[in-house]
Amino acid sequence: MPSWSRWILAPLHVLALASGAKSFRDNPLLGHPALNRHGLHVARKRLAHRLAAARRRRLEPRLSAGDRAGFLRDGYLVIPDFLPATEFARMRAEVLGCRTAAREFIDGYTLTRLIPLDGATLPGLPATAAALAGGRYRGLHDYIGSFRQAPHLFVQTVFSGVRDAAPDVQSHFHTDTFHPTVKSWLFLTDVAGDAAAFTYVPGSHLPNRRHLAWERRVSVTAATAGDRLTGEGSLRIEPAMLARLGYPAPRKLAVAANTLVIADTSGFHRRGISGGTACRIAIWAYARGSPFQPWTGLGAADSADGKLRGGRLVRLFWAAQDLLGRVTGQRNGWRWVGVRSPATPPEAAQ
Ligand SMILES: O=C(O)CCC(=O)C(=O)O
Ligand SMILES: [Fe+2]
Repeated sequence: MPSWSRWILAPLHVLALASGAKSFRDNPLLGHPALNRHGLHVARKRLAHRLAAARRRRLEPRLSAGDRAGFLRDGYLVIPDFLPATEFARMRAEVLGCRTAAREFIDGYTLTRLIPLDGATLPGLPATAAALAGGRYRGLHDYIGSFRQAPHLFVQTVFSGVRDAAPDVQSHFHTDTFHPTVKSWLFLTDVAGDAAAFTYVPGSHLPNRRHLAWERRVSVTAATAGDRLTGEGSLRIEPAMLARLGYPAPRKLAVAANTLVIADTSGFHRRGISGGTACRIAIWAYARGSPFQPWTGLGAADSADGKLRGGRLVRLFWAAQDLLGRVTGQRNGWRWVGVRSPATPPEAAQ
């Protein structure tokens, strides 16, 4: 960024301190070595966690005491047989049978395919829409995400081993961002232990003292870090360092179809390393609120129980990203690839 634009944008950079902005590179305040040495990054993280804990306390009635205790202990939940068997079978048949425009991204040995479940696709998938509007599903997302809001929904297919390359960027341990946030996978296929199973470091959603000290050290140099994603605020960490922070061993979550895996992805996690070729299909959901907002929702129509996001916001966002990529010549790798089903095998890897 040229230095004059930093000054013109200075008021925005200041305002961004009170938002979910996380990139050490793009915001000279967030990435400022001296400010971070004095604790700017860690202060944002601690305050965001305190506020999320208070919002979660207000959302406690949204889930069972057992689910709450399990989540608070580990930072994630694994819930087998999530849907009644007949509902799951109907949803699975509907989703696997759907043929529609898909977006794909090849990175390392992985091809990821996304089909948004939104105003364009959900009307043709009634059993899926009904299942995902269910109270338990929504309640878990509200509580873990700490906001009353409908998550963004997708069919996500992860093909591992599509080409001879290193694991993808998601396969390094990382935090998604500095503040509590939710992602989930309701698996439509079994995920074997030697495949790319979601892997979580239990308890890392509540940063301990050593973890905060580590984040403080990383934040001082993150703006110029060799690792791009650390620079963008999604901190990468080596497995040996995880052990030094005092956390237990990571858990690779091999699961059967119809298992819901839901996690606070501000804790350390990764996509597990796959031993060979594998295919994992899930309903993928995420929701992210404004971390320094004290209240749990704005009462928007989409946030009401039983309501799904009916719009096409994600498509609009992607269109803007694609346009920006064309203008700047810096594409992020994601592209519309035409009509696919979730299980359509990847084309011969490029
Ligand atoms: O796909 C996975 O197992 C995890 C990927 C990940 O790190 C994420 O979606 O934040
Ligand atoms: Fe992640």
